[in-house]
Amino acid sequence: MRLFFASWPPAGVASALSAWAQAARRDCGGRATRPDRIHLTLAFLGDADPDEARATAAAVRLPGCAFAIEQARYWVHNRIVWVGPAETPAELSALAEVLGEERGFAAHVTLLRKARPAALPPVPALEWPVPEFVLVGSRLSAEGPSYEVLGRYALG
Ligand code: 2AM
Repeated sequence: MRLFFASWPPAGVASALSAWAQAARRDCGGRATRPDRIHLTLAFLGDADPDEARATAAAVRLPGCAFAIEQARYWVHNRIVWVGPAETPAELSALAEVLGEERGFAAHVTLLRKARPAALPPVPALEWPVPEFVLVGSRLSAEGPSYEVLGRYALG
């Protein structure tokens, strides 16, 4: 099981982003993230020890924050279409760092995989609150990854 820390959006934000992904898919093709799986990864830990991850999470003393969905982009290197803030907010970078993200953290929400580059529709103006974060276990199966929430942690 691979572990990651993430922020899940409120249902209204997830459904608005899912509708946007369906619109973008008309030109970009690929596979849209299911609305219930739309998330912002804060730190990808991979094949890590769940107890260590829980201890790291429980020690976090940082305030809640929020970010705005302000842009949509295509990344050629992994063929994803994502949306996110124009600049990664400092509060999110600080959270990603204490949670163990080792690569440079770039706040992005993957909405299409295996997509091709094309003009993207304008993004809806959305505010994504981050009052808490979750520890998630991801298992790969023939039907794709399945996620299990292993812990939920409130921010201050
Ligand atoms: P992505 O959306 O950019 O693919 C669960 O797999 C989450 O962890 C995804 O949101 C994924 O980001 C992220 N992630 C980061 N690094 C990863 C890696 N090396 N392998 C798989 N997922 C990774």
